[in-house]
Amino acid sequence: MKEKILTGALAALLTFGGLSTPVAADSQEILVDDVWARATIGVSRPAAVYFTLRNTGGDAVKLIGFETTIAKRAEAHRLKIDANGISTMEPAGEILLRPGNDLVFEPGGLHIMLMGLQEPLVEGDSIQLDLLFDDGGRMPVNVRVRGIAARGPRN
Ligand SMILES: [Cu+2]
Repeated sequence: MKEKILTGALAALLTFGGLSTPVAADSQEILVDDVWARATIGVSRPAAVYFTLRNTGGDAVKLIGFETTIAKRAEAHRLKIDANGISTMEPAGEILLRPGNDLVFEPGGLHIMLMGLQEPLVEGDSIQLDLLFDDGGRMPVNVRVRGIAARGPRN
């Protein structure tokens, strides 16, 4: 499933101003694809959301935050594996999306961690995660919950 969502001033123009040819230099076109999360057993452990973002605009845009109603907090994390094979997670901070580039959130790398789950993630259900951008854009993303053994969006 592909969703095409406009962020920031361009989205505002389309929403409030109607049609005509919107010209907004600071707007970005972001595509999101391969969105998924793994089902959880209960709510005691955090969940993670994965997806691929593509910046089809001509300028860089920054992801600055995440919101969802299913968890108390949603944060971008980066998983790192040190020389001893020990993996640790650290907050990824603001995430730059370069023009023309893809950014992949996947197990073992970047992910959105959902902490303080309000209810378990159930296979087959969908949850909503909002991506917040530095130009004021908000992108609601529909996250499909896959099985507990899923390793990717399709396997
Ligand atoms: Cu994490």
